[in-house]
Amino acid sequence: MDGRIIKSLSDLYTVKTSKEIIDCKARGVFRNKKITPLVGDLVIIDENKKIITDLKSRKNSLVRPPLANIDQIFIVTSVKKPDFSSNLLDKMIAMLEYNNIRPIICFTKMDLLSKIEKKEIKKIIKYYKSLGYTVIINNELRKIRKIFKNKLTVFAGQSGAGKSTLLNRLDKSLSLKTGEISNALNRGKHTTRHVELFSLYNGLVADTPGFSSFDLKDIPKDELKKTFIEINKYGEKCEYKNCSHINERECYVKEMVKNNKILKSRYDNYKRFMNEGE
Ligand SMILES: Nc1nc2c(ncn2[C@@H]2O[C@H](COP(=O)(O)OP(=O)(O)O)[C@@H](O)[C@H]2O)c(=O)[nH]1
Ligand SMILES: [Mg+2]
Ligand SMILES: [Zn+2]
Repeated sequence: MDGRIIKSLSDLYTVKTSKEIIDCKARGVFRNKKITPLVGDLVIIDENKKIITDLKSRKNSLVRPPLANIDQIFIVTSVKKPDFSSNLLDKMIAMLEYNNIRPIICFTKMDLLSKIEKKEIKKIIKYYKSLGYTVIINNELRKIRKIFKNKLTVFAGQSGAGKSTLLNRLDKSLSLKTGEISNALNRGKHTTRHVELFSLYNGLVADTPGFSSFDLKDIPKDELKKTFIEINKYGEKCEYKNCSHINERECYVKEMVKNNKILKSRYDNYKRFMNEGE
């Protein structure tokens, strides 16, 4: 019978089928082949013996958090407490573009902004929308509810950004723990071992502690370059075919930055990632 792994705890896998939720062991053959089933994996199980007999090929997979077959990542981005970080957002987008996973950008804590700050953020929202990304504010619950159907969605973002708060608002029965974070101490702390999928509006969702451990250094530079979709597109008009858009004197991308067609912070992050990979 077909199913999907929604939870794993040491060697026990919880599999959701169209009929039931059932705890299974993986067949020895996986261990011999050095394949570890992942949460999100589509599997075939023998429901009587309670074993996973087969693993379907993956569309994609991530190491941290350990997940397979992700359809989209809901990037929860606070604009205050913690402050908006274009660096983190662009890093995440680059990573997702590279892995062919759709980013959905959700801004939180707009209520904490002054009028002037709000204007600034709205410009940023408009810019990311113009790139073709879905951008949502965390109070647009009606819009948010519609995005989960038949998808595996991962909630990601900095600790304290408001992931659990939003999930609780979407489904009161989740009662996820929320709270202020005490700052730097909590950063980089990961409890990725217990990634678990739960059902939400006809889809599956994972609440993860974030992706701060992923590394853009693992992405080859010519691939990384393509993950900035607008820079890549404008770059076609550069004089040099292999223009890096950094050191060349004549560069269409640089011109577009000057003319405010490319957001300055995007370009700065592009340069930073290309130079240092972070
Ligand atoms: N003012 C304001 N506070 C928020 C908002 N969303 C979440 N919070 C608060 O931010 C803190 C961290 O939220 P939490 O959901 O635990 O963040 P998580 O670490 O991403 O799961 C909590 O105290 C929430 O009450 C929002 O839209 N506005
Ligand atoms: Mg949380
Ligand atoms: Zn160029």
